[in-house]
Amino acid sequence: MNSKNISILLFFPILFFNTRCNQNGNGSAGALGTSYAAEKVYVAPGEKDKYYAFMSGGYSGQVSVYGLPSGRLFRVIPVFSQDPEKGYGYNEETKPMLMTTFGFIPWDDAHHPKLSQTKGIHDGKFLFINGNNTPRVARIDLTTFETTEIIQIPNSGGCHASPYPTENTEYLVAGTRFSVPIPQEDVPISSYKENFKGTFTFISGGQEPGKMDIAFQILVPGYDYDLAHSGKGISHGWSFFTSYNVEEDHTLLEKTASQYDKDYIAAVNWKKAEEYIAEGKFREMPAEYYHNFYTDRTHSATSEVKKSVKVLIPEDCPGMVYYLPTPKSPHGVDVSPTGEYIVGSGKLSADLTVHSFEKMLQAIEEEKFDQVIDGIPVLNYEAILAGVVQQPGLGPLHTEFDGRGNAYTTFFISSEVVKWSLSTYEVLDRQPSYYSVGHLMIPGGGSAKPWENGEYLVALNKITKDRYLPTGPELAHSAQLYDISGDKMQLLLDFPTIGEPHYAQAIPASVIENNQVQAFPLEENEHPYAATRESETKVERQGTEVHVYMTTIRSHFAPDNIEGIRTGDKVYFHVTNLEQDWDVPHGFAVMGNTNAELLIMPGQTETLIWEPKMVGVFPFYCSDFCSALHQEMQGYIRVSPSSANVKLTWALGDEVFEE
Ligand code: K7E
Ligand code: CUA
Repeated sequence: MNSKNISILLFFPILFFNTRCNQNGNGSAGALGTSYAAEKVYVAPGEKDKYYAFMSGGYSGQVSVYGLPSGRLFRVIPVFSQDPEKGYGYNEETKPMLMTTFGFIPWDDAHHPKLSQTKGIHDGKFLFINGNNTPRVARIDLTTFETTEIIQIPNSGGCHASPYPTENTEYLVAGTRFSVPIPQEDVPISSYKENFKGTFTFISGGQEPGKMDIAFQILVPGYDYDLAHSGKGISHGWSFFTSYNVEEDHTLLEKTASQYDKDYIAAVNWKKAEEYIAEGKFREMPAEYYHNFYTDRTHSATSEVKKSVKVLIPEDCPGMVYYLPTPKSPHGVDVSPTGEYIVGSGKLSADLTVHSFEKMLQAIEEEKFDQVIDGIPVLNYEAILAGVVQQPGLGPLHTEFDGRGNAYTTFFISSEVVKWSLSTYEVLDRQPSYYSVGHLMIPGGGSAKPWENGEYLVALNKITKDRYLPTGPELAHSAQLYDISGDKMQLLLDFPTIGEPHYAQAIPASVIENNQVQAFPLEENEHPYAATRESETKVERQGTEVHVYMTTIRSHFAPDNIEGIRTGDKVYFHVTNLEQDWDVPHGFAVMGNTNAELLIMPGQTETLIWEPKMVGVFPFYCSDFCSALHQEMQGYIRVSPSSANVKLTWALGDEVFEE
């Protein structure tokens, strides 16, 4: 086993090139008729897609929303990134969303979108996604498709194994990717083994907007924790985390972290952890972190800085964490729809390992422990093994399920999706992916209920060499849609994606399309600078700060002429969109503004700061083509020297107002 693994490791690059060469020129829909594929993905003009698909934007820090089966892009939702199209992260209302203890961070590396769950089934209320770089977890509200909450994870060196909610979204989880000194301190890197630790974080409040909080953290040995999955059905109450670098090395990990035959999947009994918290068996540890929350009441976000977390230590809390030995450097850990099978994808293993939850419980009961590491019993491998899929492919990463007893695993190196049986562990089918697939996604395929018993599968690929028109040094990222309703998978469609599409979720459109917010009622607008009718518009000077209470409606701003601004002023344009109809946003931009436009939804108020540096008269205008008179939707603002005493006035038509 060991020598085989090492040879796989050594031939990594060669295999990689071979598979890619073999596949070149074999890029059509394979044996399948093109007209069959076209029919399966064709959504006629005026028709709607059957599914929403939410794809991670990877290092764009965003989420993108597609329709399936068409592969059409509907929307890009900024999460950890600023977005000039929507003003997110540029307007004053959303800037607090990107605050962290490291300051304002307008970027992250977003990996795993996960839908909220009720009884293990995707309920279509919220989408969560993790920021891998500066550890954070975000909530997107699926009635507005806006990011409404971000919580920072302290005591973490990177948030990759996240957010993977529990069955009823009691918790979102976050395993630290890189172990670090906890609490942080100035120590030699060579003291890794003594000083570096990992944490598993359990975030509560997933079903309650504004209430996300760190319920508790568990301090664990200093491995790298890669991915997670929470139990469901019979394994409800448990969460699982893969680890690599059990060797606890800190340099040249491509070699050093692959020495041992097995790493671990950590199994966390979070119900037990709750008991220990209730009994007070935790340590309160100082740890600063931000909790940022955006509400549609004020159309504004606020940041709250939290100061401490409850930390549980496995040595003090028997029965809370176990290690399941798993070959070799497992990446994904995926739990079958019933909750019984825990699939560990050992990246460098020749076989795919499937653990049994029931056998795990039995091994715990019978104390079949090979050793105990920092209070964490390591269960006996044979005692917990459900089965092994032998030589299914090279470089397994992720698995999803169709609800018909089959599992589908991606293989990065051999660049394929492999279907296998959860009862016989036999390979049933394999299809090439073009190329180097990471995650795959079956709508509902990670939940207790794959929709329609597994109709489609989307492969999220890393490389698209020769699949699309080239676009300079970097080529399009790619998803591929397969029909999995029959015995054999059939490739239907290629479509490009944004950023690096790590993972995705899909849900029948019917679950969310009727819950959409169409406009925010003006009478409920509690923004402190809102003007909810034109008669409330005004301009106020407070020293060098000027607040413009402005409204917008087809097809004018009120006011649209402003005088008495001076260089050195800081002008706040608080713009309220008075429209109450669906899909009538207005934009706002003023010449020389050093941020982005505002894009204000019906009934919403947004604020843009403008600091005029030059004397003159400057136009402002609506940037969203909103009516036949959109081009007329403009105004002027006069800027005088800082020493001038031009009176502050504002006007609309013949009416001129002054302070
Ligand atoms: Cu495999 Cu970040 Cu889920 Cu990418 S991870 S592929
Ligand atoms: Cu309002 Cu264009």
